[in-house]
Amino acid sequence: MQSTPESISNILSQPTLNPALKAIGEKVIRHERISSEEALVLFEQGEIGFLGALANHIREEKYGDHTFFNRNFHIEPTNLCVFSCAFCSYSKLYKHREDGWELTSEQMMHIVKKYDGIPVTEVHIVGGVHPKLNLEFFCDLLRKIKAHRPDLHLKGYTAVELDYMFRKAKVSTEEGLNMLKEAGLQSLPGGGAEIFAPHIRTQICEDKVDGEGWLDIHRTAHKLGMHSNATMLYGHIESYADRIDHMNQLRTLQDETGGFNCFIPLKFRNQDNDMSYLPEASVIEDIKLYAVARIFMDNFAHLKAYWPMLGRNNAQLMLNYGVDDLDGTIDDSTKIYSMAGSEEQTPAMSTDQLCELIYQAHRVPVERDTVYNVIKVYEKEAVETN
Ligand code: V47
Ligand code: SF4
Repeated sequence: MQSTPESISNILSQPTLNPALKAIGEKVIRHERISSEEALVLFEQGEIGFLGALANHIREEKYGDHTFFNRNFHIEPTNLCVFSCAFCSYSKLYKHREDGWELTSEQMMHIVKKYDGIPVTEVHIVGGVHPKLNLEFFCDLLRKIKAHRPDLHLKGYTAVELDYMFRKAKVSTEEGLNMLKEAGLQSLPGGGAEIFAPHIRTQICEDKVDGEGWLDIHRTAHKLGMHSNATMLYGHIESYADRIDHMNQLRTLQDETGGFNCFIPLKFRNQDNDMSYLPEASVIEDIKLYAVARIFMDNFAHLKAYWPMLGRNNAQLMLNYGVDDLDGTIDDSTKIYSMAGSEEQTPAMSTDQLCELIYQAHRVPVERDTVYNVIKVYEKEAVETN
């Protein structure tokens, strides 16, 4: 087990510890939920040694050293988008479609077929919001993928894509989700959440689905028996209070439905977008955010560091600050983060490389499926070469 950076009981017994932090720490040890006000105290007064010890305590109580990953690939059907989020480095407006891409169903099936015989368990389908790729097109695509590879878990479409797709098709959220589910869709990814607070959302992504709409789509998906993830785009113009408000709305929905698999903080990257004038968050701020998220989101089973965006070194570091999941091998099939300035220009890791990253942090890699069923525990001596 990791004892990073010091065990929590040692820290809590130090007479010099700030009494407000001590009270919060003791609450967490007793498995009591902390309030939004207490989360603000953690952000404002907690230094990373304290936050890390507390978050690591929670993580190790849940999973010991086990660290989850999956074998997946992404399909990005298009980067043409009717919206113009200020932080996005990836999309092109439809009127500039000559600068973007738009894959046909056949081209996407070609990507799926490249994985024939390769033991991936999930395909993640997310792209821009294209005015012409509609609900019927995507139901047809899902059916084709399922017919070709029934064992692949189909996770796709952010609430932003779904909201647009359903409005265009003039169907309710429930009708639309049922159609996609019948076509083979099993889970929703967590994108499009950004920051729910309207005073921030209007500045960074004014024209797409609002926070309430995002939550409503996930609530409906959960009621239909689908699972989903939740994200938060942090490190731009939002305050600590805005982050806490966002996490609190997710925590409240999770109390209601229990349908979220994991929480994924997404670090704002500042290359080639309308918010490039902003500096990126420091690694200290990254650590604080992950640790506070682990402490505050007590009803989320998993906290994921998405390495293609955070970079593999910082993602590895976060394994000591509450993170228990590193997403997947990805296989160079996403462009979102390389275009936004991530150090991962061609995000691909073999299972061996991902396992090595986890061993270096003195953890044990565990391959999982999309809903966290364990596929294989990779004890150090049992790593396969592939
Ligand atoms: O919603 C866009 C983010 C998200 C930037 O559910 C940016 O397993 C940082 O949904 N800097 C889409 N982030 C990605 C997404 C996702 C990714 C990984 C795993 C899962 C999952 C979902 O990407 C968008 C937005 O928040 N994004 N531009 C940027 N410049
Ligand atoms: Fe479009 Fe998504 Fe980029 Fe916003 S973040 S512009 S919705 S692709």
